[in-house]
Amino acid sequence: MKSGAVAVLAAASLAVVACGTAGPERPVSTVTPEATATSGQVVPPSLPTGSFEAYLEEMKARAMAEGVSAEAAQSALTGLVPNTRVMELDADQPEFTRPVWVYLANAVSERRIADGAAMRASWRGQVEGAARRYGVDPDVIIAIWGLETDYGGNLGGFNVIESLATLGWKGRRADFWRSELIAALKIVDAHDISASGMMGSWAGAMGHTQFMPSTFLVHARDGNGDGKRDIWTSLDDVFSSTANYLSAHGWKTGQPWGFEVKLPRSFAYETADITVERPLSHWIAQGVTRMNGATLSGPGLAATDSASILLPAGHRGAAFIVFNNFRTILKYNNSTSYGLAVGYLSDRISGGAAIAGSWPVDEPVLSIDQRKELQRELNRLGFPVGTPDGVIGKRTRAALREWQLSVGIIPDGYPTLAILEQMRAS
Ligand SMILES: [Ca+2]
Repeated sequence: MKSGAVAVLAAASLAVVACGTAGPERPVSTVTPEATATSGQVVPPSLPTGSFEAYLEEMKARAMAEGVSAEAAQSALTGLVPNTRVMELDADQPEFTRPVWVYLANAVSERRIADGAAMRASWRGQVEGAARRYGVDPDVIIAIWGLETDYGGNLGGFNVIESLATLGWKGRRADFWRSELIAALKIVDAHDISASGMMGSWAGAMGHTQFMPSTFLVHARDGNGDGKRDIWTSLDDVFSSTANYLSAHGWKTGQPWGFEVKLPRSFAYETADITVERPLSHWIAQGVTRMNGATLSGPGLAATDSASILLPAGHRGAAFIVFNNFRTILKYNNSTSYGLAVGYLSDRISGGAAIAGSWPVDEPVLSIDQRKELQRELNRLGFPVGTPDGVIGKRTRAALREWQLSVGIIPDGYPTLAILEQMRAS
């Protein structure tokens, strides 16, 4: 995962293509796909007033009240000092997002596809065993591994106890970090890993597929039967834990995540949104087809299966149909870009075709300030979106579509500079 420019709130706060339902708590990972190409200024965190030592004592008491042994709480927390780099990273406010085609080109590069295929072959028995046990797709497990840590190449260089203790002291959303710190102490107390061996991202995501401690407690599995859940050094445990997470979040065995589609000329663009779910038969009746013109039906799919159409870069970009399993991938990281990257990488690893549609690469990406301006314009023009925050979520997309319909342009809900200029002039 990217560490430098990534703020944990970025996924929730930045997304041209995010679902708009993303909360700040990322259930598993802290990878932020819409993370910035250019990151904003690092605002120095304000110096905390309460003493770190007093806070650690408070956390020891809370941990013990929640059943952590005194020994584990003492040894993990005694002598810690706050990590200033973690505080800086938490304060880093990204300014621009990357367009989805740039994100996908990086996330699903030729190198990552080739590495994924090689890893898939090297660990075939283990990953297929885990996938079979939990009824999920082995290629998707490999793809999540590739997206999260580049197949274990970047597990993150932070001690998770230290990071979480720092963030819980004076980070934004201290309560969230404190709960994760207690969860981390429970993991240490269960002897799955030592406190010093608990390495991860600056924001506490751990191991090869970047589980947060609270996720680990519920979903990590001992794949190799040695009595420990070790997502740092045992790939059996990594694959089993990831497969179990997907299974627990509703993966439908044998069903595709989705695929690229061709839309008919007459397509009702206002229905292309993750929030609009229709049976597969509806999209077939609308004239949506596979890229080669064939029917959307296929192995693992029934006419009644619920599906959405996604246009991650608006009507000028590639279109996708996504099914239940795409929504399960979003439980890993609630960003449509991330979901597409995982699905697409899993396809490419197993020999699937490259995306055939084009992207509007000439389209400048709106800055946060421009997005806020666009939201102010929507409010001014009578399409209320609430307080402008620069987040193009569900409500902003819906209002934008209404405005697009009112002026007779394609209602794809995708904000562009041309749209902003048209609004300014109206
Ligand atoms: Ca194990």
